[in-house]
Amino acid sequence: MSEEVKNNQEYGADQIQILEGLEAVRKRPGMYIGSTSARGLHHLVYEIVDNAVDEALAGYCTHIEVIIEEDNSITVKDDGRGIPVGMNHKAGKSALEVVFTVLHAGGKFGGGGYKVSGGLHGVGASVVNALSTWLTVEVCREGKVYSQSYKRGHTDEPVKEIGTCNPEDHGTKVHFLPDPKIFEETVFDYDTLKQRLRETAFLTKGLKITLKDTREDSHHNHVFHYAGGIKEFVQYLNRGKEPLYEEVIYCEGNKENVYVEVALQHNDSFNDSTYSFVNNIITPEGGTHLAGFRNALTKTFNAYARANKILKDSDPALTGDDIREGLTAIISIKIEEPQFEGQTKQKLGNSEARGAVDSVVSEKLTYFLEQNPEIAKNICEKSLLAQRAREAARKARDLTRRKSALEGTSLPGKLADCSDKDPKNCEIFIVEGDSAGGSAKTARSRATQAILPLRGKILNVEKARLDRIYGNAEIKAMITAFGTGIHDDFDISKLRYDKIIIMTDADVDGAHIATLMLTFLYRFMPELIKQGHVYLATPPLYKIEKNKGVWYAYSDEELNNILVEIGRDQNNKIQRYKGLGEMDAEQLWETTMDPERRILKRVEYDEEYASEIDVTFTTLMGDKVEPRREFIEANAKYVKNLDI
Ligand code: 1YM
Repeated sequence: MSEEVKNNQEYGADQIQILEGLEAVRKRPGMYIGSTSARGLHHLVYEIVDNAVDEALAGYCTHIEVIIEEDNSITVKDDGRGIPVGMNHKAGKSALEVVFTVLHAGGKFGGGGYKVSGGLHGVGASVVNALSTWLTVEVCREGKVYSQSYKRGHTDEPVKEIGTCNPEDHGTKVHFLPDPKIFEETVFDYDTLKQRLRETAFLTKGLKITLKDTREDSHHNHVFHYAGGIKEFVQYLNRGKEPLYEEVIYCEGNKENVYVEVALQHNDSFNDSTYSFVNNIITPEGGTHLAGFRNALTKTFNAYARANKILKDSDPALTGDDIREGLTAIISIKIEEPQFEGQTKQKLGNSEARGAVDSVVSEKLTYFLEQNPEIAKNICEKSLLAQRAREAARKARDLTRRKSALEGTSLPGKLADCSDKDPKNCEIFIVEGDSAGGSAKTARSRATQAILPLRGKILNVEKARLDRIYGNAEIKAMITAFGTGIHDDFDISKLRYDKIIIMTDADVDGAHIATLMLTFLYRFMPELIKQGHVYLATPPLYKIEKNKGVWYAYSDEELNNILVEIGRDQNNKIQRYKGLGEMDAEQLWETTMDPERRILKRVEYDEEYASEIDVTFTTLMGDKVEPRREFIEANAKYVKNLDI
């Protein structure tokens, strides 16, 4: 029985309170900000920033500053008009107070323009206020500075004039501390804010966003300011790749009250990295705007290729997949009343968006191709190569399918499968190397644990074309073992194991192999990661023996703790594990495989940060050395235990 129903029975029907105003937000925070985990915590910042971004889109704000203060409170400052402080007669209080204390007030009563506020769609400042221990807002307007403070959403003092400012200055400053009674996590992560704010800056051409961390031991700061907007976003996404041509193709236009912006550039990879946004909010499941874009792209390139005899009359048309091979694209539209559909409300439903994007892209792209025949030819030829490779891959796949039809559902020879046939109970360990694979086969619990040893490094799918990928023995083994198929054939209901556990050595090579496997899963079976089926095993780094006791440590910190606990004696025997191969079957079971004792790390995929995850994979696995070196240097602090 739910908590709420229980309470109602206890108090009786008469006592049922109608949840009012901000109390409702504190009672059900998840309904307003999604969750009270780290994700929800960071959403508070985006809600406030989004109000400032709206002010930028209205043309009044050029700079937004975000500061993580020493006590993990947040300051957001803009140079917009300043929230109006005058009396709102309908509410009987200052407009400023209404914005922060009345649910759904938002910027709606300004009227005009787009109400963009991202996050959970514009519930805004009052929600942040309700979920903060305290919040203070300062407004600078017409030479005066006004301020008001609140505690847990309740007004602490009336709006008051606290000083003067230069009459030319104007803006709004919000300072708040998230309430630890609400949030499970109250420490802000710099990189999480950095990624989102960078994306916001790309999507809002010309807007400068600065981020500063003033906490002890973490003095970072970044400035994001892109005159080229989404054109620069595409360049950023292609940073680790080799672009096919220099210029980013850009289409912009206004149709049926939809403002459309599209930027695209092909690179020499084989993936489609297209991201779509509506009012600055990412739409991970696409929708009508994405459909309009795809239609325009396929139509325009086929028409060009036919007209210019790159495709002969007898040749089959290029498919959308052919044209989108190696494409990086951003579709960003602004629309007055977005409707979101689908289970997770992440898919745009407005039908006018389809036509608007289709028409703007068709028109602008046709013109661009006519003006740039070199680039046009280049893209058409890459698409033709993709068409041929896809044909070869289809043949290879059909061959494998036919073979498996003849030989029955032939599981890979190296797979030691489990006996339980209910996937919910089953897990598969993908193990680096035949020798560790051998120990794992001895160690495992046969009923529920399957072992698939892979020999050496698997193919880097970031650098290989489909036909080669389908032909690779290690990859084929994984695909057949999982049972789901890949790409268009992918069917998660056929997954044979609930957990896919990558088990590699705890050293640099092991980390590299794990990354190669994750790259494959991310590019070919992303749903497995999104739905939480992919895990990393954590083998111990040390074995400590004293008298008859044995301890395992999974980090240097843990080793120290154990040594403090048992005493640092001469006779302590400390063994540093170099790899899985050094453990016998029993040790491997005890430390890494036994569901009762092991540590598993689930691989997370937050769609909100999809474009950044994409960049990380290309940076780590792509051709270019320089971006990779920069990335590793920038992230070196996270890899303390590198064993080089
Ligand atoms: C650091 C957060 O909230 N800036 C901000 C908010 C508003 C305005 C300017 C604003 C809007 C309008 C007119 C309008 C808001 N005003 C309202 C409301 N930064 C931040 N900057 N004048 C100023 O929309 O017409 C809500 S948000 F409702 F009071 F107009």
